[in-house]
Amino acid sequence: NAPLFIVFVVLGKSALFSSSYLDDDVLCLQLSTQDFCNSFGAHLTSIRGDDEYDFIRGLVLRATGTNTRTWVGGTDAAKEGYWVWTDGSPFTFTAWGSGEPNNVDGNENCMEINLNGQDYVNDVNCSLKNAFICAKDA
Ligand SMILES: [Ca+2]
Ligand SMILES: [Ca+2]
Repeated sequence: NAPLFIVFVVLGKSALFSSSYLDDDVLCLQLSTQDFCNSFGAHLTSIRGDDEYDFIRGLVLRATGTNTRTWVGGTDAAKEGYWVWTDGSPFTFTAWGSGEPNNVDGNENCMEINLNGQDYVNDVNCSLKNAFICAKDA
């Protein structure tokens, strides 16, 4: 079954994948994008192939009017360099931007698309604020 995608054009949410935020009383009051998706029985979307990547970029373009930087569900927060999808599907994605993922400052553990409005997938600091897409299997 094709996944159901939900685009949230509520811009400006940090991914906050890191479990450490649970130790922070202040940040604990914020809803991480992943938790937000989970509240719908969904996850930040995975990208299961080129067609789905193109589809997701098209959704963002239609929803926001431009190629907005957007979180997807890839993370290597648990083990550096070992990328997983938060929905548990196999991570076969390879179409990163040139030189990515580069883990700048040892602190880029979340995955975004559309860096600089381009066809460019990047690892970036999870505290950045982006749009995001939830998806659930129909
Ligand atoms: Ca990393
Ligand atoms: Ca990067």
